[in-house]
Amino acid sequence: MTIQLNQFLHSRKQIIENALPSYIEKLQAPHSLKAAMRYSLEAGGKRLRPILVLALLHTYKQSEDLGIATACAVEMIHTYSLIHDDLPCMDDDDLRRGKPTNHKVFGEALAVLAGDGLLTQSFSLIVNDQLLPADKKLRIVSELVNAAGAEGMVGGQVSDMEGEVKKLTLSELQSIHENKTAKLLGFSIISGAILAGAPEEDIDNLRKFAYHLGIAFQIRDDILDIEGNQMILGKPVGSDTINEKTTYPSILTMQGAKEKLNDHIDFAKEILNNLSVRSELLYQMCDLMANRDH
Ligand code: GRG
Repeated sequence: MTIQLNQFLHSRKQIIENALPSYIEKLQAPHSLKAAMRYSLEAGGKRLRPILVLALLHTYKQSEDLGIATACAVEMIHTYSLIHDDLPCMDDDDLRRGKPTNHKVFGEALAVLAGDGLLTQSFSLIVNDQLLPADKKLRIVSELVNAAGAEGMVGGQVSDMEGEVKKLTLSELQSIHENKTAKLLGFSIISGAILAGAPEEDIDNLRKFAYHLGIAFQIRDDILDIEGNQMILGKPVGSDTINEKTTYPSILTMQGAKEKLNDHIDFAKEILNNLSVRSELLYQMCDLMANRDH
């Protein structure tokens, strides 16, 4: 039986949002730190990364319980990156997910530490997951390090920062977004497939799928910064233009960026045809990435 995308998104978002606070509450840590960590974790967001972990388990007809801890771990890493990205020393943003940014509420020092806490704690969720065998934990932790660390999101953020002062080529921009955005989304897909016991050939294909989906996600982000609605996005629009950032629309024009987005979505969908399982849900998630309004 196929599940409707909206029903899947809604129900799994709920599961993740119920689970996330429990990982913070049980920590023996200062109340202020736990409050700052919970504030951003509970500030909303689409929960796409954790939902992707569960979507892979669903696709391979495995229990989604196997993915809850890993799904929460990736959301913690994503949330830490947003807290740090919003700091005055980085993007200096006041609003995130429709609410004042972490440092606006808790001050800069606690915001940095809340991010550090979420980053470090995320690994403990995977390592202490009673449902997973040791070899899978190790493989997933290694994937997470590659996706989120210096060779992934953190490195991508540095290249992005350094690229702000010059005009980038399309391939430089592509490489920044592969590291900064696509690899963490890719982690969700790959970890879900590992947890589900997917064949290695599928995992190779899913890595390519994740690349195209991640770049498509970022192109949509660039488009929304121009055409999006601030109320729906929960953050100001137009910042890329004000900061003269190189984006897909700035290099390719808006029409060209939309075509590029569709190309990546088409590539992603084509790859799905090579999997050993039917994957309607992943097809539908491609369309979600292409058309999302926040
Ligand atoms: C500070 C190490 C460090 C990294 C920051 C994620 C990131 C890297 C920066 C955020 C700025 C940005 C616009 C990134 C590109 C796209 C992106 C990751 C958007 C936010 O993700 P969504 O749309 O957010 O999934 P929600 O709020 O729905 O979770």
